[in-house]
Amino acid sequence: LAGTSALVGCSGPAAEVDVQASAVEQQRPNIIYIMSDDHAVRALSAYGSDLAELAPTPNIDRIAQNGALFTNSFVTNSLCGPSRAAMFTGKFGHKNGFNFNGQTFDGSQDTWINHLHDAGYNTAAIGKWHINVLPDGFKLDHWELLNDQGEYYNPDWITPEGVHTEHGYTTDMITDKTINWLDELRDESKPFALIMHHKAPHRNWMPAPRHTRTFENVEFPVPDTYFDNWEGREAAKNQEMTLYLHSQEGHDLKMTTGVGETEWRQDIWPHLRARMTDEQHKEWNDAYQARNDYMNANEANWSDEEMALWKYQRYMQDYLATIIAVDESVGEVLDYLEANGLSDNTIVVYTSDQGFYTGEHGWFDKRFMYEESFRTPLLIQYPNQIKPGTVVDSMVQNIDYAPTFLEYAGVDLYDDVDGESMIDVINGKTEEARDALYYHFYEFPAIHQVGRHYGVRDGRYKLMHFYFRTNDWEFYDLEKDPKEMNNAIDNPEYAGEIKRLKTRMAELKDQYDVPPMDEWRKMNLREHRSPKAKL
Ligand code: SGN
Ligand code: CA
Repeated sequence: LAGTSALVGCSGPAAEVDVQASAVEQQRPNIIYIMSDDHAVRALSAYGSDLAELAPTPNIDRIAQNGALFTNSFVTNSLCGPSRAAMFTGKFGHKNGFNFNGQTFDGSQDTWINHLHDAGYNTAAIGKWHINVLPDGFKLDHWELLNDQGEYYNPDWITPEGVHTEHGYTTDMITDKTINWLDELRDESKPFALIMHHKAPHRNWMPAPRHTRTFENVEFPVPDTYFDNWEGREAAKNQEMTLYLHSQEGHDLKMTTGVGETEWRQDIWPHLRARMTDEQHKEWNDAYQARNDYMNANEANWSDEEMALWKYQRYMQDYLATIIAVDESVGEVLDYLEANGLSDNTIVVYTSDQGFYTGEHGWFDKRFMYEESFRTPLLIQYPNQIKPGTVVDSMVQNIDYAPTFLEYAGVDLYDDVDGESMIDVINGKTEEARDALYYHFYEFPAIHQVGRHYGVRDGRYKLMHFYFRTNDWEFYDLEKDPKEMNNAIDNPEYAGEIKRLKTRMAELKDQYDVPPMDEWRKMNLREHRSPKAKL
């Protein structure tokens, strides 16, 4: 120590302590938390699905090569706002106070980012926010946030200075703002924690101009459950998220009104296109014209099934094309870290706020506790501590991020956290972080009409209870029925397992202090919705 203080040309005990502190400071990892919105596990090639070769994500995959791929990563509530709240706090919605979109998250409660700030981290958030218009209560040294859901083209940005519109494609803008903060704005004397939240690939799936045609001639495999009739699953029957029934032909599928036309059908959110400049419109129309003309010329001769399949291809072409820009974005961030010697000591996380349906059961959107939306991608690299090519099969949940980040940073965990640090399962010290997961979805009645439900999933079985104007139980053997097509709740063969899971569910509710069900049964969402903040 004496030598070090001599080196920097100062003396005395106080200065020596400072030098020591800054040496420790250097070792504390930086954190870049990248989260996209609605990225299905199936659409991320590191997971090796049937889309991996047709629509690869080579840059996001680099994180798995450099670090860890989580094969069993789940959310607590498959919806944007609640997922973000769980991720920030490490707690379930019944504790962090955020159970459905449209509520206001109290940012002054304990969050990993605020605790890192208190511990001396330089903090920033860039991109989609969606838990309140402003980051009230958050200790962020820098923030540039999209308004509400955010727009794909020429979005509004909210900063401490107010609201302004910027010209360009949102995913690219988030990348540029991120690199700019890393390169120019951050305080280099401190470790940093950066939240980078993409809007893409959220509905209405508008690709960047350079990607509108990338998949125009690609035919994507159709899930064999696309024409599911939802037999034995009442909530699945009552949803409004079936691609060929409930998507908007204009807004979602960019279908035009006739041969030679450029106007969208059913453009119920015209403000999105109204934001585009004439030049962007022209590029856009040119990219879709031939395909739309073909559809318009042939539509009258197509059966309902043929039209449903055409819609599936249009949906997938656009959805996957929005992911290319996200993948490029991740690549730019990783390149920047490597070029600037920051890679080894920076934790880079890639995840999504939940999974998504890419045509399974006929659906888009999420919400259900079925696998496609309950799961979410998770990849983490941290070259100083995580072995490249690590695969974590243990079940983890988005409440685990907070304790993990704080432990990596050497910062004490605050009280009442539901999640568990993932470090032991990452290092292979423990095989299972937990034996069972608790889930709860509240947003009903609401867009897409997915009923309120909660449930438990262990390594093989899943039990779900749909309540509120209904009382339906579902049970699945994920080993025998991974696509969850056969509700086995009345199958006597499973009586023992069902009983066991009901007990496990009661134990989990106890462990997590879930309030009595009566509270949720009566809850009127309108009364719990927050008024829109004025900007
Ligand atoms: C919007 C979407 C819905 C979506 C919700 C919630 N419609 O309302 O399809 O389920 O967001 O998504 S849109 O056409 O206006 O985009 S979440 O990811 O933010 O929870
Ligand atoms: Ca989402």
